[in-house]
Amino acid sequence: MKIRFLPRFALGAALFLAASGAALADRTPSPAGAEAYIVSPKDGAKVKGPVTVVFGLKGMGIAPAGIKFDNTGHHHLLIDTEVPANLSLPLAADEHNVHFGKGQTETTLTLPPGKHTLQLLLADSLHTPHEPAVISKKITITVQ
Ligand SMILES: [Cu+2]
Repeated sequence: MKIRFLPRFALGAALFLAASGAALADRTPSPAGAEAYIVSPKDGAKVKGPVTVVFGLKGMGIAPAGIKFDNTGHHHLLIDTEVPANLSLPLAADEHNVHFGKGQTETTLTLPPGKHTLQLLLADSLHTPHEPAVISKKITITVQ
């Protein structure tokens, strides 16, 4: 493509349209009744570290990140943080928002002693939550 012959403003406009189009794209639908839940530990549990967290999912399947397939997604574990206000954006990836893009269904965490919250959020092949979002109950555990 000989884009070097395009006026600079035209290329800028095309990039802007591509970016805004992506932002306006519909979120991936989740089926009715889909549910994410934390199998263990139980809400209110007092545990010794390291903590193994087992993820549960009903009504949908797991697919690795980057694999687009109906009614699937991959888990994200929100640690000591809230569900993002804007669910139309890909989820952050940091120590509070951990992606399981290989399709993992459990993890082991080393958390400092004290209270911690854990919550699962499923997201699509591009790490954006489904519509409606598939979010587990938030649990609180105490690491001794
Ligand atoms: Cu992800």
